[in-house]
Amino acid sequence: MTRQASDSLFERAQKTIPGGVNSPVRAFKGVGGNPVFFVRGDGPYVYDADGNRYIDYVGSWGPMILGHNHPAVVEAVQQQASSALGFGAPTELEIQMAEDLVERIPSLDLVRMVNSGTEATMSAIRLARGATGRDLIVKFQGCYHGHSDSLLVKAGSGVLTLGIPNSPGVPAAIAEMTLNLTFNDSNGVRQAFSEYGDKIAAVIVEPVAGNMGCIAPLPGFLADLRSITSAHGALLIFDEVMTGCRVARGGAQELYNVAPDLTTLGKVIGGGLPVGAFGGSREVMEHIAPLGGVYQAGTLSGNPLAMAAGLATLAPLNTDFYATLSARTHRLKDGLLELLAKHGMASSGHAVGGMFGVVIGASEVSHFEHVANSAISAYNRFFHGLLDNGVYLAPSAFEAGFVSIAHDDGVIDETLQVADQVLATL
Ligand code: HOZ
Repeated sequence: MTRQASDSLFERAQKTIPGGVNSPVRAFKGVGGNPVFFVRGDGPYVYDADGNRYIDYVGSWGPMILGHNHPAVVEAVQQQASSALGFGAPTELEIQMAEDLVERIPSLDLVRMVNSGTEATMSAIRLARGATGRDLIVKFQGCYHGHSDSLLVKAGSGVLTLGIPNSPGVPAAIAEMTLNLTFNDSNGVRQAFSEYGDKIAAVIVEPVAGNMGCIAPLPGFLADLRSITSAHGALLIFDEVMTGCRVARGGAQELYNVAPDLTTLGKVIGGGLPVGAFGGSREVMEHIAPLGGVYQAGTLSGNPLAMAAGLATLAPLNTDFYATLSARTHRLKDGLLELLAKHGMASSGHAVGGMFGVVIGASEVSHFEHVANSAISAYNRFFHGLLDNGVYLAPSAFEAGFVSIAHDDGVIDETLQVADQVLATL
């Protein structure tokens, strides 16, 4: 497979775009080589600038739960585009979106639309601080909540991939307000609260970690976070930007039966257009302007094109949909683990709803250190072998994979056949 057109686009891109990309993980720094430039998507497939076809397990990093170019989503966007692209004023579509989300996710009484996951988590943190009158935030190492200052401390995703755990430009005084603990370690959380309990505004967590590979919560971990935060008057924030409407109809909080005070959303709820949201109980959300003094705003928030794409994507997402999606995702993850074992590579992995991760060179994966100490170079060789044979995984061992409903059993089997051939050559 040749990628000359992608290579020359990358060369051109680097002249006017930092690193040639608009988001660092895309630069392939983690896996080596040049990024692929895409032109078109169709169901489970994406096509690059050279016309090569790939089975896509990135899915725009989550939103493409129905597959690429889904007719109902495309039609909804086209129809809205023919009426108006935006007003910076209210529309009924925003109410429909809020009503849909509040119905799906019972912990939401009120929800505010924004334009990205980063905006959603940044706003939720400000709200938590404003509502509690406290400053400290607890997060977990390797969890990524976007790139706002408070949350860019020992984060996951691109900062892990590029090895910049603490970004220059984040003032030390702000970083000191964030306590970093170990994912899946309830005792660590208890200890932090026994020391700083009356100063902690919130614990923010990806209920299924998706930015250090994919790591499911251990039984009881999320429930422990709920009880510890409640006992100390702190808020619990579930960052469901990835998991929301992706692992279950009502997100990870439905799957694990734990209700947070605040939830952040993005990705699936925008159907591929730039969207984020944060919401929670009426009591907490009433601190947000114009009802309360915590300020947050945005010209493009609730943009009608994005609302139309999101509503069309959410419409078919019922309980049966998730049963099918989850079965396919497990089939893929289990198949990959079997193949890795067959080819003599120890590995471990998780699949939750439409998210999965396989870690090569680790027999157990429940927190950041397990992934950090895994065989990253083996993942990178596997990644390139798959890429050259028409399967597109995330270009970093520290990212989750995403399956869409268009990835039927035939597509999964084709992926496993390719993986078998590639692993035989590594
Ligand atoms: N940080 C994103 C994944 N966790 C990558 C975003 C992108 O490159 O589009």
